[in-house]
Amino acid sequence: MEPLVPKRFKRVGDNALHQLKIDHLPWANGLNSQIAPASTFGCYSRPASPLPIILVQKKRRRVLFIDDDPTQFRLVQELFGYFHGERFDLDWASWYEDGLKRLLSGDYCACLLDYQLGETNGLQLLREATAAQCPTPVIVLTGWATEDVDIAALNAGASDYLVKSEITPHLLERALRYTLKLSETMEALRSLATRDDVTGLLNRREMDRLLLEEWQRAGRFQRPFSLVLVDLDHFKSFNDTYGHQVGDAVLRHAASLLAGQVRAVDRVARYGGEEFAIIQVEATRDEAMESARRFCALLAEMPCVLPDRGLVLNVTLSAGVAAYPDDAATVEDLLGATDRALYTAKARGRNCVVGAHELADDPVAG
Ligand code: GH3
Ligand code: MG
Ligand code: MG
Repeated sequence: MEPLVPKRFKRVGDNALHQLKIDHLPWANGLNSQIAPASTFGCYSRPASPLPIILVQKKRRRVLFIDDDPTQFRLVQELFGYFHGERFDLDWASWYEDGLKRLLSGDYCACLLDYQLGETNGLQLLREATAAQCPTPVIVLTGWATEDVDIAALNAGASDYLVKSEITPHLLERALRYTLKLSETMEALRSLATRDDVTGLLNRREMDRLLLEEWQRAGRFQRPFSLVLVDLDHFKSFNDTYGHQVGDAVLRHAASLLAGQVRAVDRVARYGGEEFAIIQVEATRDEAMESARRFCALLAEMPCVLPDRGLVLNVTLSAGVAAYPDDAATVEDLLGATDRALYTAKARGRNCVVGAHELADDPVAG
């Protein structure tokens, strides 16, 4: 018999997207955010059902409070108890390093930060978080209502500031609500600016920015990293035979496969029409060659299945690989070397991987 399900639970079926690293595919976020480990929320399933049914309870969002004064924490905690709308869990960090670490953890939907943090300055902490591209919105709490403090807080990256003596439950709740809404809007804009809308992967502009950033990081710490450029083979024939919608589905199929195969620290982008770029952090050329061969073999093994159209499409890719520091002295050289390796893979007959180190001996590339 089917178990009774409390109203606050939603039912969702298992989904293959659960396996993907969804930070690479934001279009999967809506689905994945509803899927939680059974151990967290309890798992109820009918014995006859082939799919486990997972019940998800909406978790309270967490707000971080950074202040060295325990009395202030208790006061704010009490104010939270009077909220009429969404309820939040409030966590407390009482010192600079702990506050910064937790703020950068991504575990919080918002942060309340004291302007004066013991001997140190809350704004300095905020500047550090902003420099680290922390997306969590921060509301600064101050003892003084002056324009200087207001402007200094906004310049440091605060989304709002409140004067402690004026705070009421209503004012705090409204400030949090506005800050969270603004942060969602900013996130949507960030996504529009950095993501490709067909596949949900990073777009070329963001990839170029990250590539330069990784180049500089690798240079500073003397660490390797690799770049893989992937191009789908004879992709135009999918468009020509079945139309652009099927072509788009093939792109998403390849994007899912690549995103699901890389580590969380790696970056995957749609770099052009049917081209993808992958930054493999801390990977030597040999390691990146191995990964690229795996992408190549897996895609060849996993056809793009479109049941609505009754299609099972075999898709293959060619890839070029180059590594820092072995194959290039500048970012442009690295891109050029990877591109030439990819071109050579095409010339060798497609559905294969070529490393930049092979080019010197290759008559086609030479
Ligand atoms: P090769 O094996 O040499 O790479 O051949 P190919 O057919 O994959 O390469 P070609 O450069 O000839 O064709 C790429 C095609 O990709 C042409 C273009 O119309 C198509 N394309 C580019 N962007 C998109 C897109 O967003 N959606 C779809 N469906 N097609 C696209
Ligand atoms: Mg192609
Ligand atoms: Mg191409």
